[in-house]
Amino acid sequence: MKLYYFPPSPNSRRAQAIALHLALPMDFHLVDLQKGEQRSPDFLAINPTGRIPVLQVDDFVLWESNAIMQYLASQVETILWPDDVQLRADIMRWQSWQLAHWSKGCQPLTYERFVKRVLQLGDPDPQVVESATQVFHQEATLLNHHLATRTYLVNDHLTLADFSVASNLTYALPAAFPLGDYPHIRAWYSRMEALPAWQKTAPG
Ligand SMILES: N[C@@H](CCC(=O)N[C@@H](CS)C(=O)NCC(=O)O)C(=O)O
Repeated sequence: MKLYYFPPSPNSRRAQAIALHLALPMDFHLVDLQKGEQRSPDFLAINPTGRIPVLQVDDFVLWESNAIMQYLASQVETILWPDDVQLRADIMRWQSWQLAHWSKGCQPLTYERFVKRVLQLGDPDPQVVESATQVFHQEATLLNHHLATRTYLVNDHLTLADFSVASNLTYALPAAFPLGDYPHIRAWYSRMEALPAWQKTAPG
């Protein structure tokens, strides 16, 4: 199995972390987004969307990180992706929420307050920051409430859902995410940070 990835990317991180957590045999293939390698004809032939991560298993090519995570976790017996229809649906619910809502607050904050600074792309756009902050608070309130009575998002056990939702907090510190009012998110994220696979995939 081959995973096309780019270590600084939170989207890439969640797939990479699952491969490491499950100790799956994997050939990690770097696609340097800063050099534009995702737009090379070779890469576009694998993924016409021009995005990482991508998983390749012989002729089978899969893009979209959450689908990749589910595929990887299906290769072994693991409580990360339990063999129970309702638990799987619950995990997919949080993975869907992460893509549709959580990332809508987290990604713009990461870009405006961290990526732009690192790549010297100018100052954060105050309007983008303001609307992303509003979305962030709305979704963080929900997440914090959910975690108030749970150790992990689903089944009170570590699952794919935790990796998906946590990946958007990769740059919470340098991008100054407003997490002050959300102690349960902070406590849960500390548990994620204690995982060897999370530590190994932390951007340098
Ligand atoms: N929904 C996709 C998002 C993938 C994505 O946006 N990847 C970014 C890296 S963070 C990318 O490859 N961007 C390249 C580009 O836009 O040129 C997933 O979860 O896999």
